[in-house]
Amino acid sequence: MTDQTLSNLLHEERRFEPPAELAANANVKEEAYDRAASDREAFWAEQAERLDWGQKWDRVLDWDDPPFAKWFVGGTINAAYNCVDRHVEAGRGDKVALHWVGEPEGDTRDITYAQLQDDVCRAANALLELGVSKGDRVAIYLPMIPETVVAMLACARIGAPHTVVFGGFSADALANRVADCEARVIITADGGYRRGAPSALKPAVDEAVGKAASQGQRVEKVLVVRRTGQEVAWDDTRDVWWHDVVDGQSAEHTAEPHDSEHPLYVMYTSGTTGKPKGILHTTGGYLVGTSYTHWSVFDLKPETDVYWCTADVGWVTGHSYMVYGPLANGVTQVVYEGTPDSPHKGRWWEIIEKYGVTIFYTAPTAIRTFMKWGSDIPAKFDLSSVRLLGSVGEPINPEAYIWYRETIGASQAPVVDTWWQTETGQIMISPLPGVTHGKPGSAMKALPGVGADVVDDDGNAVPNGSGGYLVLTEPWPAMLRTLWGDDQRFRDTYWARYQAKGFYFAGDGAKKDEDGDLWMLGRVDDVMNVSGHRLSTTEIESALVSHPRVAEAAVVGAADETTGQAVCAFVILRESATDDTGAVSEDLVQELRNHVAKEIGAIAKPRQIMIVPELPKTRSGKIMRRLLKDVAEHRDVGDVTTLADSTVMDLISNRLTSGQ
Ligand code: 6R9
Repeated sequence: MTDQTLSNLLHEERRFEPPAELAANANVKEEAYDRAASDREAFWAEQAERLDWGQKWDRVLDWDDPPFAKWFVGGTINAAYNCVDRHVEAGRGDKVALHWVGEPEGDTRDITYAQLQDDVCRAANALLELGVSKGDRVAIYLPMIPETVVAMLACARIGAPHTVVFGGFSADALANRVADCEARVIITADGGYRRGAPSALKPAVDEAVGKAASQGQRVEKVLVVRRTGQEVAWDDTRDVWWHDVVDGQSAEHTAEPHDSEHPLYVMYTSGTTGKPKGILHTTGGYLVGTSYTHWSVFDLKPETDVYWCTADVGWVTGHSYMVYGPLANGVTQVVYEGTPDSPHKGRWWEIIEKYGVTIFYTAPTAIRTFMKWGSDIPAKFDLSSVRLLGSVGEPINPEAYIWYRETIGASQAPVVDTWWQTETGQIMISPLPGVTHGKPGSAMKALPGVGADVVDDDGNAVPNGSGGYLVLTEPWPAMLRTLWGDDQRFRDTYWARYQAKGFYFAGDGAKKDEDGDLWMLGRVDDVMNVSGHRLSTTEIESALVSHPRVAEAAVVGAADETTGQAVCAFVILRESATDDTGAVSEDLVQELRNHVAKEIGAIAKPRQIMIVPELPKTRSGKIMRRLLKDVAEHRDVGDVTTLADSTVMDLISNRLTSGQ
């Protein structure tokens, strides 16, 4: 990347020291970096001691046949036992594991570790009775209800790898995943609550079962939780109610330790093209990686903290930092079923106030939405319990970081910007809140025990002040083991590019600042080439959002005869920036174009700025730039099935054709 394109974010000079008290009592101190670097395997072996093993491992890492790693070889461990039973056995059975908050007001359940143990054992017994054996895959298609956590842990307990499919995905998406991992059982619900209304799930399952059958996969049993009470079609030979087969089971079930490398789950993520990739995670290393990073990055004090990760369980963040990491660490956490604006736009802050949440973990897209709604909404609630804030999913632009820190964190709470992927399983690059000072917009550096670098096309490390490709240089415990059923695609996608060096290619652009700290620039496929200059979408988006009237921005490179690609920006304004009719003046569009030119340089000035009411996002909060590119290049909009709200593209098209 050229120096010019890197200069904008490098001009961000605000710095925040760790609060003194947090630093003094931090779980992890500076020395951990050196200790881990001097003997990485010994460091991870030490972290593995935080878990209860059936049999200890003989070898920490087997990397004899890269890129196929084995961690804690010869060890045996049960993930559900570690997440639940051992806390009960240690006398903490009465501690609340989940403060579950349903979307309808007043619909809440507090579930202790002892109750969770009973529920998981009953569900494990029910799965066995339904004919699920160790090694069988189970698909889970559920809303954010306690049974989802119970179902995942029940699968883990009996050694049946789960594949959780986000409840908003289509019947097609579900069918493809069920067929790919050959699941014979699906766990679902009649429906769930979203935006104040019940939304059905079971019809999509019925459809998916048919579609999977036509791909050669027979689904034998569908286990259905009654959540909304809505009418459902029923197949007596196949469908069973959760309350009929789970509730009456014995609450006794002995957890057998599984091999450390026993598959724990498959999580599908979309590639840019082709069928989704089934990321395989196994048991021992994954639990070590997630529990250590949850404890270190969030400076977790399990005795006193109340933790809340807003991610959906259908996303890897929901797996690693709502289920396995936090429960392995025995913390009390909030799980919320619904959307942030139901029934009012202060719902999240109301929940923080009610439960005294101390650690809060969410995504930049949510933060920017709250900025758009206005600071007066969170100001109505007592957020003084919050001591630490986390961000994940996308680069967090400095303006959102500052707003988050000031408005939610009372200008006190450190913000940890955590970079990782479905594939990495665990957080890889992040500040440590008691050690690292915060730079708004930077994920800072690789955690202890993790190797990361920014390299050029040949795999050579770039000097400080330059950009390139993010790579991971050493194997790590929670790393993906392969793509389900496709070792060759696993090699090709992640390892082929830097095979000679043995690096994992993350697919992200990044740069090192003058201190060597890392700034993430988004997927490399989001890098534009305008007149031979490489421009990062993140950087231009960040410049746009730094304008006081902009709430959110997405930038794409659209084909352009002259410049190769041209910068096209889609912008959501803050509510105060439109007049009563929603109209926006041409002057403002010019002002925004000039603002980008001033912030980054004339080369980055958008050819076109389109003011839109919403942006198309996936369920995990990532902007689907591919669709915006279709709009910018005047094509029919492609596949919208993975959008969180499939009507968004209609809203955008209508706004654009009506001339704004
Ligand atoms: C956990 C998760 C992975 C991709 C990743 C990168 C982007 C995630 C980020 C970030 C900048 C961060 N990403 N966290 N970019 N800063 N803190 O999001 O997993 O859904 O697999 O996405 O998300 O581009 O490559 P996943």
